[in-house]
Amino acid sequence: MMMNFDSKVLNHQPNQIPQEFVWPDHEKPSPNVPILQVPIIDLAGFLSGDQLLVSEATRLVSEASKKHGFFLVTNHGVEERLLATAYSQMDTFFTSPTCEKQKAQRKWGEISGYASSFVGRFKKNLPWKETLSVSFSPEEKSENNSKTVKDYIIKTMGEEYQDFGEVYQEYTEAMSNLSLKIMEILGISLGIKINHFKEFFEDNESIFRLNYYPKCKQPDVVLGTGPHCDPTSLTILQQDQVSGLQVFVDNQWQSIPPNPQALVVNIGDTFMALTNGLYKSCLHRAVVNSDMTRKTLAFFLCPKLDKVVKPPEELEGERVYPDFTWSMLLEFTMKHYRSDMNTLDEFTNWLKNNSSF
Ligand SMILES: *[C@@H]1O[C@H](CO)[C@@H](O)[C@H](O)[C@H]1NC(C)=O
Ligand SMILES: *[C@@H]1O[C@H](CO)[C@@H](O)[C@H](O)[C@H]1NC(C)=O
Ligand SMILES: *[C@@H]1O[C@H](CO)[C@@H](O)[C@H](O)[C@H]1NC(C)=O
Ligand SMILES: *[C@@H]1O[C@H](CO)[C@@H](O)[C@H](O)[C@H]1NC(C)=O
Ligand SMILES: O=C(O)CCC(=O)C(=O)O
Repeated sequence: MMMNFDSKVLNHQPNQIPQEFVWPDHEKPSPNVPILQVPIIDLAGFLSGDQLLVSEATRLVSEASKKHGFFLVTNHGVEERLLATAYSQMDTFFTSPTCEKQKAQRKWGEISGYASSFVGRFKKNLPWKETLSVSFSPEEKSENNSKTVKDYIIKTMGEEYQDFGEVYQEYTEAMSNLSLKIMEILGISLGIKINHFKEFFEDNESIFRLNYYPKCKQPDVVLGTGPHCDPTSLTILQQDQVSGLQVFVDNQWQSIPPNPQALVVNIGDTFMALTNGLYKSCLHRAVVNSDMTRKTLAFFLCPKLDKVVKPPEELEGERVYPDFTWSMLLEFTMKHYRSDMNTLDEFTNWLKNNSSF
């Protein structure tokens, strides 16, 4: 089967796009979806320590997290310059020839690398996109420092990618810093010990991903990113001016339109388990369009691989999910299960069936 995703070739074939990219009717994008109401959190206000602003921010975060887990942050402190450069640098990689991009080809079961159509893991309902993912560990652990984004890029793509690597190194560090501040709001909103999440995520091994959605001549039958919940803990998404992000709330798809001042934040499955199911990880997807390429940048905060995911005592009550490590859930979603709104429940069953863990 043809597995090289080259949208120029696919769009210029005389007929329809290949069947592998066509989604079943009930999953095809609907033309006019309502706009999802998501609160805008003024991070500077929260960090100012002003009691009114702090309680307003935590109230909004708590409300949104209990309902669907999506909110926006403004005054987030990430420099405009960095956001703009990280966005524009994406073309350096994605507009280069396929063989060049394949230098970073992601292999089955690996986190980092270039992928189109999920490296052939799935044979239908393929996403109309290309991605470059890099695992990120802020600690410079090994003597060769090979865990940084920059070194991964240079190692796979070559010295010409020095600047490119540096931009995304700085970007992931900025997002990692920001995730800590968002964790503070989440912690306060849950009424748990002030340092709990800071300690939990101290040696985080997060994931950074560039999503490149080429234009498509049949946008009404494809999806850029299929419906899924993030298995990770917290996602920070930089959207561009081309809309496309949709969230499934109140039994219908609703959009989160671009807002140039804001980053989109959402809760993932691991954080849902950490809150004993109180804060929701919600199904979302991305649609594409016929006249513009859409580009997004996503930072997925994850704990260290062997960290045991269990709620703090304040939230324990009756346990909804068993203890697990992030590495088990990661393996489950990479090798056994395509993430969707049932991931955590299916994972729980799988854990019970494989109790040798
Ligand atoms: C560092 O790189 C050298 C040479 O490539 C290699 O021999 C060594 O094992 C590496 N050390 C670590 C900790 O990865
Ligand atoms: C991240 O935070 C650290 C510690 O506060 C700071 O030294 C560093 O400059 C920050 N990095 C970015 C890219 O904002
Ligand atoms: C992730 O780890 C880095 C380095 O240890 C730290 O600076 C950052 O604050 C951590 N993030 C969170 C959310 O704890
Ligand atoms: C777990 O085992 C039961 C009974 O053998 C089976 O019906 C179910 O499909 C299994 N679930 C998973 C997630 O493997
Ligand atoms: O690009 C988007 O808007 C969503 C991307 C996404 O959900 C993902 O990368 O997991």
